[in-house]
Amino acid sequence: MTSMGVPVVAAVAAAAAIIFFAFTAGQPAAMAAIVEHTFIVSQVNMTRSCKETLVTVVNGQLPGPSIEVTEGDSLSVHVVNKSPYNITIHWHGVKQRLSCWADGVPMITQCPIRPDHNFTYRFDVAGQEGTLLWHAHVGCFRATLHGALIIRPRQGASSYPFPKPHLEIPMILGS
Ligand SMILES: [Cu+2]
Repeated sequence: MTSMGVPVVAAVAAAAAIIFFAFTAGQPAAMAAIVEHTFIVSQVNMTRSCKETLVTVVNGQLPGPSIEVTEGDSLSVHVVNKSPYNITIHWHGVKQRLSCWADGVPMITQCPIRPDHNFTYRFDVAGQEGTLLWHAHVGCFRATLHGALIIRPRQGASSYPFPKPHLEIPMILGS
């Protein structure tokens, strides 16, 4: 490299930085949101076949609440465990890049949330779209602690790889 090479390289680098910042300033990433939910895990009485049963659910409902985010958003879910059981919530199918501790697998990526304790799951929903599932990752609680996690494309429904549907209804099959 000649003695003139260093200033030329510096000028090119500065120009590249300016172009980069000018380009990224108007990108949709700036529109990424922080989506917050509170999940209160508790036991409620439900009637099945004329018989009352105590069921462990989120926010008093079965199935639990659906979460809707847009690709690139950050999700914060505050879990308040008012049940008498140890609980974790697994974000089934979410690629936990740089947030594997938020995956919700008890005794592997986190200690279970004990009764009368709280835990906040924080992770980015990036690089994936579609309808996923959240559920308890402790034994039989999966049957009643579950719900949909809907990740919409940042470009909207027009970017679906199929004709835009007239209506979208999440269907959750539980047993
Ligand atoms: Cu799972």
